[in-house]
Amino acid sequence: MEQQTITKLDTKFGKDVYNGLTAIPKHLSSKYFYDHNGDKIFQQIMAMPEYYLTNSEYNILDLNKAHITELFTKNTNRINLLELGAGDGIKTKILLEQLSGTGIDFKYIPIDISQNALDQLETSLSMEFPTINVETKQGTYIETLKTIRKEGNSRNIILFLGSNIGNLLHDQALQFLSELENSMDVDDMILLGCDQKKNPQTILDAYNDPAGITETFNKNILKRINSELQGNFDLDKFLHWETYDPQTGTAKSYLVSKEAQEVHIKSIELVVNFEAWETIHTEISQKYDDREITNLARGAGLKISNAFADSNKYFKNYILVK
Ligand code: AVI
Repeated sequence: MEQQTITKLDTKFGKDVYNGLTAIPKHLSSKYFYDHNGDKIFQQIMAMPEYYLTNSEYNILDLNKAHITELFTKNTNRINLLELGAGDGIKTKILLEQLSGTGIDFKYIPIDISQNALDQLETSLSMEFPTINVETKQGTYIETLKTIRKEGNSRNIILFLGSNIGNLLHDQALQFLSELENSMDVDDMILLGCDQKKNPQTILDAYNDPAGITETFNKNILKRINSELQGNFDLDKFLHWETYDPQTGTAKSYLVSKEAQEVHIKSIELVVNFEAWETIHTEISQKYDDREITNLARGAGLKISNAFADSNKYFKNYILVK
């Protein structure tokens, strides 16, 4: 008999959904939260009072912008600011404004998988900072980084803000930092934003808002499966559930099936059976302390040269060098 091809299994999304929902226990990757709708929900999350991460990092950069840009520009007269996953760039604009004032020759290179996000950022930058040299690059982080050639003796500074590193498992974070290290010359730097261990309740509140915005964000992955893979998930039959382990610093998001149910995902020819209260693990948001970042950096061949915290010590920005 001729083998039928399931075309959607040819896409990474289809394949990952198939593998994640046939695994025990079930899981889906948080990277799939971010389509056009997910990007908009994440903007709302960043504006929530409970989601302290964005404000904390904004305050760190604003308070320390002179010191940070002095470190960026020390012993060089030309820099490239390469930002991995720039989003709306609100925090980065603090550094761009400060750098503009120094008169140093610099180029801002935001890298993002979403061309739409890059186009929006480029438009807002051209209005707010018309004289800044901006070159957007669409693609995955490491692959795109490898394509960037340095001009003359410029220094590359890699910005990885927003605790995006926290969405990687430990081994993935180590591998990712090692690949960044591999792309760096001795004089280059990383500015890394990391959420810190703190009162567990503060962390749980940030991922469990009463308005249900985080719940909608978490369920956006099911919405995407419905629209892109012809699924029939009933979103009301799932709970958003957050846990935080203060020992490991790991916050985890789940979708919990409220009842036994069968879900069909037509494009990948999959029938998924859920027991009542069975889970789909969707996201990890790792919280760190200095010791863990020191070890992570060391494992990747890097070291911390400077660390900046907000007044609550909720969040830290580390400068990592070779
Ligand atoms: C993008 N990332 C760092 C966010 C976080 O805090 O893990 C995503 C997020 N998930 C729920 N709320 C925000």
